[in-house]
Amino acid sequence: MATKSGKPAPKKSASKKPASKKPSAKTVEHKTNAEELLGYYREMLLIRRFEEKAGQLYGMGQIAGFCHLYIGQEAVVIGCQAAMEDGDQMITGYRDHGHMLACGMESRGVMAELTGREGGYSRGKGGSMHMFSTDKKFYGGHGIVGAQVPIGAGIGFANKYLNNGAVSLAFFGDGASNQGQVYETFNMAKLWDLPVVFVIENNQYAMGTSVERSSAETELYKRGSSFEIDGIQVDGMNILEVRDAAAKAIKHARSGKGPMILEMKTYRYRGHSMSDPAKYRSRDEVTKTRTERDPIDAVRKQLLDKKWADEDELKAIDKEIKAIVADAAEFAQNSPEPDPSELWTDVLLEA
Ligand SMILES: Cc1ncc(C[n+]2csc(CCOP(=O)(O)OP(=O)(O)O)c2C)c(N)n1
Ligand SMILES: [Mg+2]
Repeated sequence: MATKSGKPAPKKSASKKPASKKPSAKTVEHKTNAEELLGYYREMLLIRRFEEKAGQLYGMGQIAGFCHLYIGQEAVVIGCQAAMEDGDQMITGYRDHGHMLACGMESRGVMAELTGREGGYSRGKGGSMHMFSTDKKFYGGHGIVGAQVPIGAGIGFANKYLNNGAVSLAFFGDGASNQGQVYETFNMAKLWDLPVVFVIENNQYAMGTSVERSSAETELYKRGSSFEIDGIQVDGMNILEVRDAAAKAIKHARSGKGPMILEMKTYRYRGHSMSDPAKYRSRDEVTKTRTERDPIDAVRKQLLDKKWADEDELKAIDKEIKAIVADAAEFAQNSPEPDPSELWTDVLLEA
């Protein structure tokens, strides 16, 4: 291109930023130890068993309305949580029970919200998609696809404004990643170098639509390239890989360098919601992922191989987790229905 003076325009220098990247093919060693890995095992198992129980209660008619289970995706949230520090925040969409448990919210309160009872986090008025705990730094629970992304960046803005050193993690799906509001958010988050990490949980489907059918660019970690936001593609079924990638992105955001994108390649085993017959994929596809890539089985195998636990210890953990979930289910079924006067609470802020 020529300039007004007729001289050739200087070549634009290539960006110095490292390009977004896929993990290299060579195996990277992710450090861990017995105590840590047993902890991840326990936390992932809690989500798995909790969700299985929620599915059962739904089948029994104890839970009504929308209910989106997180089974299969456990390593994403537990890996991210392991990399977060006290004060960091989390926000997500409607597939949110795992995120709540990962943040340390009580399984009793979450389950009782699912059954619409007084003992629930929103006193039975919110249900599956609408629970919050600012105490535990969990900002919902949002039913509108993608709505949590600008809110997550807003939390990052508040962190920067208050100079509190915290990083906000905004989780959203592959389907949500095609939304306009996501790109407006990317632009502003980078423009202001907000301390936010965008975690795309690419479970391959948005309701019944596969990523291949909906997305011109299926490598979702590249989606920030127009905004100078680096991305990493991560095996979302490998807890240690998730944790280490999250640690890198969080460090980057906390140091003032702005947002990063993590594309977690994961899979949901159940239908989109409880009412999904899942006709858009084969049973074989689900079975293959369950048997070959299950994040909990992988950790279990690692614990046994390294002799960090034996079958009996793992059985004892399973029993302990089942007891926590059974207790939550009992609490959720026995907690009373909310009083009708609750219709008027938490609706408008009294002046
Ligand atoms: C703005 C908006 N559009 C459509 C819907 C209906 N809807 C609910 S979930 C969903 C699919 C989203 O898929 P994805 O982002 O991949 O998340 P996943 O369910 O896989 O976790 C759609 C279209 C909605 N809730 N909000
Ligand atoms: Mg999806």
